[in-house]
Amino acid sequence: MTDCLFCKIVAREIPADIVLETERALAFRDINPQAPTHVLVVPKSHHANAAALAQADDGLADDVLKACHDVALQEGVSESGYRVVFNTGEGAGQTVFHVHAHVLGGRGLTWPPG
Ligand code: IU
Repeated sequence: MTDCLFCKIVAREIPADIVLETERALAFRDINPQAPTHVLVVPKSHHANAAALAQADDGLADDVLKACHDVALQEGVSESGYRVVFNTGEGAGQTVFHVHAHVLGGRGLTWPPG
């Protein structure tokens, strides 16, 4: 999508602190981190939200989830615990409509989230 921020990061048209790349996913640090580890994992192809990703029906959601867990391993938070969040829809706080998983860790995380 031409005016999608995360498509532009995938295309390297906008810089980002990329921490992991796979054939179909990209992971980069959130510019406004909410935890010591706060990485966004996106599919390279454009899907608006988690519901659209789930319906892609070609294993893409699996690839994104695997990339999340590879990020957690790489960041050293897999043992202490981490959270994977897909804000889905404006009512849940989604502001960028290219699906992204937030991988958060490196501090205690309370429940329920705000
Ligand atoms: P949300 O789930 O759609 O609210 O998450 C969007 C995230 O994208 C949010 O945490 C922002 O800090 C982050 N972000 C970014 O990393 N780089 C950007 O250029 C912009 C937003 I705009």
